[in-house]
Amino acid sequence: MAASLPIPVFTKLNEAYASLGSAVDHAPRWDNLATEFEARFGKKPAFIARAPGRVNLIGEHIDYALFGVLPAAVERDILIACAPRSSTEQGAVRAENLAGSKYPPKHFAPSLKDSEWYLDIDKTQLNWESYVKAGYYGVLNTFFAHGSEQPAPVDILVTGSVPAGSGLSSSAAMVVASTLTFLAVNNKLGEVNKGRLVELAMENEKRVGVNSGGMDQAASVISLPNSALYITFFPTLYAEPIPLPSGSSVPSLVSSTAPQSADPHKVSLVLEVPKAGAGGVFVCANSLVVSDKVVGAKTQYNLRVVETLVAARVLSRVLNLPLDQDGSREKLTLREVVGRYLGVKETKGGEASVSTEQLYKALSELGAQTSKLKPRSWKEGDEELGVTMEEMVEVSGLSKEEFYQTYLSWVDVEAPNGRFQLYKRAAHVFSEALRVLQFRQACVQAKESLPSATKGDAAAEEKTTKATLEILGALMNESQQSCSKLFECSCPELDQLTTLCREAGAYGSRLTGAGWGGCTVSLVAESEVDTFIAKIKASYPPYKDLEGEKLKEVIFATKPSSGAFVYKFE
Ligand code: NG1
Ligand code: MG
Repeated sequence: MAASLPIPVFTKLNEAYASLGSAVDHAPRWDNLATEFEARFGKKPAFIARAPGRVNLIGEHIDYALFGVLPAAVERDILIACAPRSSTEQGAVRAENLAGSKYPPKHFAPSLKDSEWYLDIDKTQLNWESYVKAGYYGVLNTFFAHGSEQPAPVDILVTGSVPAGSGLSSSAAMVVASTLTFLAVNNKLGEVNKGRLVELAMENEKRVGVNSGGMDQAASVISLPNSALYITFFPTLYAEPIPLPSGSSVPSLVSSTAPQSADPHKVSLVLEVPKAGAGGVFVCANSLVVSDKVVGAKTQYNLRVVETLVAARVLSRVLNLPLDQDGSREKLTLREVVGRYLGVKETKGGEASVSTEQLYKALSELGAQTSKLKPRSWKEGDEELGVTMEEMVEVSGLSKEEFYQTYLSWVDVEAPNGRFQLYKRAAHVFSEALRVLQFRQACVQAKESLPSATKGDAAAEEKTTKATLEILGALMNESQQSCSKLFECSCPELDQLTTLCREAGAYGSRLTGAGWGGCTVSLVAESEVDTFIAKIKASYPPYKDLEGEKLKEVIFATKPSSGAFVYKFE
C-alpha cells in the first residue's frame, strides 16, 4: 500500500513535472512563483511544496463514518515556495499569496505554552492563512514540543489553481502543502511517510473547525496518475489504485525533457492527443454557489458528523449490538456497527478482518434495518420532520449529561428548527458505502475481463466499455439522489446542474465534495466532451456569459493526477 512510501522529493524540475503525468505546461507557473519569491523576500526559495485538489467520484459524506471512498487527485494544485529566514523570532512566518488582493500578506508567530505550541486560528471566519497555520500546528507539536530544537523562522509564498469552496478540496490541498512546507524547511521530511503525512494533515485540518474525514488529505497525498483511489479508514488507512474505464481524449504527457544548456526551469513537453475512443471522461462543472464550510459547519457539515455518530449508537441499541464495551461511552461510527453486526472482532489500527463479501452483505442488510430508526409513532411524512433533541437523547439511552459529553461537547452544531435526522442520514451512509463497492467492482471487472471477453474486437470492446460506463453512471445518479433527498447536502443549483448534465448526455452526474454548493462531477463519453460542455454552457444560466479561459475555469475534463511532493532547489 502506498501509505508506507516516502514522500517524493525531487531535485530536477523536469522529473517533478513528469511525475505529474499531465499535459499542462507547468513551467510558467512554477517559474513565476520562484521569481516572485525572490522579488519579495530577496533570496531564492529553498523548496516548493505541491499538493493537488481532488474530485470525489463516489462515496460522499461517508469517510467520517469510516467507510471506503473513491476520489482521484486533479491536476489543479496548491504550490508553496518557502525558505528559512534569519530572524531571532522563533518559528515566525511571513506568509504571502500571489492572489494578494484577495489574500493579503500575514505575519504570525507560534507561542509555546506548557510544552504545547499555539497559533491563533479564527474559526468564525474564512481566512486564507488559517490553513497555513493549521498545517504548521502538527509539525510544531510533533517535532518541537519538547524544546530541544527550535522551529525555523520561515518565508512562504502561496499560489493555487484549485477553486476555493468548490468541493475540489482546496482546503486539504492547502493543509497538505502547508504541512509539507514546514516539514521541509525544518528538515523533517525524512521522518514521515505518506501515511503519517495523511494523519498529520487530517489532524491539522480539524484545527480550522471542520470535523472532516480523511478522504481529501489521503487523495491529495497518495494518488497516482491515471487511476482513482479506493481509500478506507478502518481498521486502518488503506489505499488501492482503481483503474478507470476512462478515455484518453485528455492529452497525456509522453515525455518531458530539459533542453541541454538552457534554463533548467524550461522543459519541452511531448504530448499525445489520442483518437477519441469509447471510454469515459470525468467532467467537473462548478455550480458557482460558493459553499463556505467553515462558516456553515455548525448547521451543515459538523451537524451531519454528529447525526451519523448518534445514528450509529441508536441503531446498535435497536439491533441489540454490543455498546460501550469497556464501560466507557463510545463514539461509535457506522462502519464499526458493521463489524459488531457481523460478530467480527476489529481493532483500530489492526488488520482488516471483514471481507468484501461480508461488507456487501452487511451493508444491504443494515440499509434495510435503518427503518428501525424511525420512531414507531411516525406517520408518513414525519421523516421530513426528524426528531427533537429530547427525543434524540431518549433513544440514545444516555442521560442528558452523558449525551452532551459524548456527542456535543467537542463541536458546535445547530439543527434547523431544532430537528435532527438519524434515519435519513444512516440510510444514505449505508447505501452510499454499498455504491462505492459496486463502482469499484465494475471498474476492476471491466479491466480484468475486457481483453479476454472481446479478444481485440474493437466493436465488442466498445460495447463492453459502454455497459460499464452505464453501470457507473447509474451509481453516480443514485448517489446524487441520496445526497439530495436523504443526506440533504445538495442545493437547488446542484440539483439543476446535475439534471442538465444528464440531459446533455452524461452517463451520470452528481455533486462532489461536501455539497451545499461547489462542483458536480459527470461521467461523459470521451467523444462527446466538447459537445457536452457546449450544451451545459448554453443551458446552465450562470455560464451564459462565460467564454474562453473564464469558461474553462468552471467546466473542465479532469485526468487523475499524482499526489503531493516537494521540489528541493539545489
Ligand atoms: P470538501 O468539501 O471537498 O473539502 C469534505 C470533507 C471530506 C468529505 C467530504 C464529503 C473536508 C476537508 N473534507 O470535502 O472529508 O467528508 O466533504 O464527502 O472538510
Ligand atoms: Mg474542503
